[in-house]
Amino acid sequence: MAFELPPLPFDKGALEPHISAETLEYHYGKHHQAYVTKLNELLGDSPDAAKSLEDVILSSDGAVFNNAAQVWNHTFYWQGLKADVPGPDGALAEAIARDFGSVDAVKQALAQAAATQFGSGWAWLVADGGTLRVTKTPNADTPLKHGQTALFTIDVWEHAYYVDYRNARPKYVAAVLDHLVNWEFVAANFAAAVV
Ligand code: MN3
Repeated sequence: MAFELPPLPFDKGALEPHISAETLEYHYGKHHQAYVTKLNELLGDSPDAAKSLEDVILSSDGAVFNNAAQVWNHTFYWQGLKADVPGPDGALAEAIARDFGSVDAVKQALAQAAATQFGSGWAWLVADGGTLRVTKTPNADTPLKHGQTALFTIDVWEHAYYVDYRNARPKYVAAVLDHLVNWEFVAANFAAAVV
């Protein structure tokens, strides 16, 4: 059974003015779709085509891994974006205070990771054992491959921001961190990771 492009969890205009509908037309409609299409081409009717996406990621390398991980990373990225969600609170807020000191500090760590990822990649908030950490990965690499649980990510490939911010990656990252973090999604991932 072929992998399919999951629907976006919001209307294409829902993230404006921070991420435009035009960006989503390309980023979701072209780039994310292309990873799905390429993954299906690569898997064909091999036994791997019957695996879950996560199992493909864990058991592959090379082009199959790159496309499978990019399918997963983008689906996860969209779920983490929502305008003006308050938070965090509760157990997530306590863990952030314990491991970073404050919400501002975790945002600064994510901004730093995003700014210093050389070339294409991703900045992540992950649960690693019992600890929250900020990491960055190049290209398609993904926390699942490192035994970590992803809680939130920012895509820092140029296609994520060039339409709206041209070369100003830090402005895009600041807009995401200030306006678009879906703390409800982060909290749900955190709750699932710590049980
Ligand atoms: Mn992307």
